[in-house]
Amino acid sequence: MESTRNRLIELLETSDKQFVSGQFLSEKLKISRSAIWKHMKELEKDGYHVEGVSRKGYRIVKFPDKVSENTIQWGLRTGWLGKKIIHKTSTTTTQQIAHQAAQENAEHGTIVIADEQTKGKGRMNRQWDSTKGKGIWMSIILRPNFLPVMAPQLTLLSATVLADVIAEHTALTPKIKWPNDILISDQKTAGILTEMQAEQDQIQYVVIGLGINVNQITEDFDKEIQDKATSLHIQTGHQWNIKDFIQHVLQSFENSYDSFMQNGFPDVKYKWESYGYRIGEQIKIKTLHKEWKAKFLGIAEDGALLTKTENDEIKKIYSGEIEW
Ligand code: BT5
Repeated sequence: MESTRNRLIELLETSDKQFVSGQFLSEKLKISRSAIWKHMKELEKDGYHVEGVSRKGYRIVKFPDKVSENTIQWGLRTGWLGKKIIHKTSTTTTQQIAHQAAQENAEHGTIVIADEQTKGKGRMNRQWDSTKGKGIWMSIILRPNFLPVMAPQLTLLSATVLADVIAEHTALTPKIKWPNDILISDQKTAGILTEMQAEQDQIQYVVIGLGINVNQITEDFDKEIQDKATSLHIQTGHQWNIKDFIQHVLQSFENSYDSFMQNGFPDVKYKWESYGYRIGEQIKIKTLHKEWKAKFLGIAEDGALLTKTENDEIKKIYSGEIEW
């Protein structure tokens, strides 16, 4: 039943708003025309608007707002990103599903998305708070043909994509805190987790995890992070359409990734710095064993954090946290 429904949606979807005849659908799905009609009524109950015109057939005029493989793909104008979508209503973490799919040869551009994560992951085993239906919890599988040392550049690229989408579709002014936090009014609204499987000089695959707080209210966040986390809704008072936002992210991600593959990192660096949080200021850098002060100069040509130490030495930092 479910698979016939999905096939039916697929057939209507590929017709791209043109009418598809009942005869054609009934032949393709090997069910009667009255069974087709019953399926259409069920689709309406699920929030689809289906138009049926005698002698012309059926077409979908509006997909429901809820997130599913079909609704994300409907109207998505990407060339390779999101052609395969794995959607879960609830899962532990989309990263794990993405790793599993990648190991089973999922293609470049496959995405895994969930309405809710029960064990959302941040970096270094930190938790990522992923309230059901209120944010975008998505992992993108990429198979880039470059050296593993370049993978961190994808984190910076992803941050510029999220900042671009927020800046373009809301009236907000996002900032990027090195390396992966998207801040609005100094509070975190999105985070990125890049993981990869690689040999010494070859990437097998990269999984980019994107977490974007969209419609949460303050009380949706864990108590401990309520003062430092925010959402697009908290910042604007507007209820955002999550499915539309996912499409914007995918479209913008594909454009930026393609241009990065063609032109290299300089454009990403330039854009990152245009959103960069507190560039030019004194920062505190923390790694696992050390902590020191330096001036934050920007991003180096290879994506590292560029700093000037207190003895005027220029130093690149590849991992760690920064504070003020
Ligand atoms: C990150 O880690 O910011 C990476 C977040 C990546 C989440 C995505 S969602 C899809 C995919 N599947 C996953 O399981 N993960 C990825 P990090 O820089 O380590 O930040 C984690 C810290 O941010 C936590 O220790 C909290 O202090 C804070 N935090 C947790 N949840 C948050 C939220 N929803 N909004 C803002 N801050 C949050």
